[in-house]
Amino acid sequence: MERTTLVQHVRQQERMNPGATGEFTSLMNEIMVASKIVSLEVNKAGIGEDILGLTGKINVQGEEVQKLDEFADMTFTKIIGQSETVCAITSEELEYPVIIPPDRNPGKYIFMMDPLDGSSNIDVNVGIGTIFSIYRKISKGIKVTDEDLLQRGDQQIAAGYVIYGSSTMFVYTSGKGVHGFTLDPALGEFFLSHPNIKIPKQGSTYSINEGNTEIWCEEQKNFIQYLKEKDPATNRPYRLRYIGTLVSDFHRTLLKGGIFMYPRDTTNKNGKLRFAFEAAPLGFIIKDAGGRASTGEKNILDIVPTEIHQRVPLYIGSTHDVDLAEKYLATPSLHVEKKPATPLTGKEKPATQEG
Ligand code: AHM
Ligand code: MG
Repeated sequence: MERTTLVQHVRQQERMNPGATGEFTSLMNEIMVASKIVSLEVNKAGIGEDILGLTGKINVQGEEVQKLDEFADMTFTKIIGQSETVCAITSEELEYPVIIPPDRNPGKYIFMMDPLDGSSNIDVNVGIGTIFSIYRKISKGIKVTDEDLLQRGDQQIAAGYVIYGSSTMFVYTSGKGVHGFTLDPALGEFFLSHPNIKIPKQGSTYSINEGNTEIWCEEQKNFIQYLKEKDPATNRPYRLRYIGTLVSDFHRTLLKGGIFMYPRDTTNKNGKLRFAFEAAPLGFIIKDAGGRASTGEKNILDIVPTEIHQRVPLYIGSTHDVDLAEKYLATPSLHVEKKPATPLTGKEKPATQEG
């Protein structure tokens, strides 16, 4: 059976671009190499060298840095930094951008990444991932400026993610469809397994950290209440699935439909997720797959960030579901009838276990 490798696929796509120089294909190739190294390290975490646990450092986000976070950040930064395809790299783990000096042949692209998303799941063998985004340098001259580093979301050239899960998958779009590749561990090669992914217009799953209910606004609470009510005509109740790794929650949402949310709350005024490293790249991917990404008020891809580490509320997934979330957030009067809970008497039948 003939199988398409990731490199062949990227090259085929670049050929459709008149005037392409091959620099984009080289960059994608380097991203793939770095992701294979990280995948290998994630797979052997827990055996041999001690790679699990904390480094003892705190990153720019105020979060504890895991050893694998640091490993992934260093691997991507080093390999992409030496590729002669980028002039700057920004990372969720690094306070300041890495600027490639003129004597090291900087390329025309800007690379942004969350090198290891889902840090809280590293030590417990639950899927984690890398998210990346590519922009073109737009300012004149050799200096990299804020104009280059703070571009509108829809200026992305390409975006993608890698999931280190039950298998390692590489999913990307350069604006010509979202394509997924699965790593064949025996050959060490990514093969096309999910061509032209499209998200269903409506799903039946919602994904959110519901432990935060008390710190949400009433409109957000109403929306979740609505999704939980029984009404087969509108596909309800929705199922709840929450892994706590954005890449994994997003991947499920992309393939099956539904909505992932990380709203603003009283402690995180702008939500938790970062625009450049999480919301914008996944927003670029979902759009090409026929879905939507919103802050709850406006399209994620319409945002021009003012800081590299800016956070945004995120509602992402099936068009119908994101539209509905926006409607609920904008309408305080969309109140849901809450049935009063039946008080427990203490004489309830204990649940039986089946199967
Ligand atoms: P990270 O990039 O440091 O791992 O943090 C982002 C993660 C996302 O992967 C996930 O969606 C979210 O944080 C989970 O947050 P919470 O634990 O508040 O539910
Ligand atoms: Mg993350």
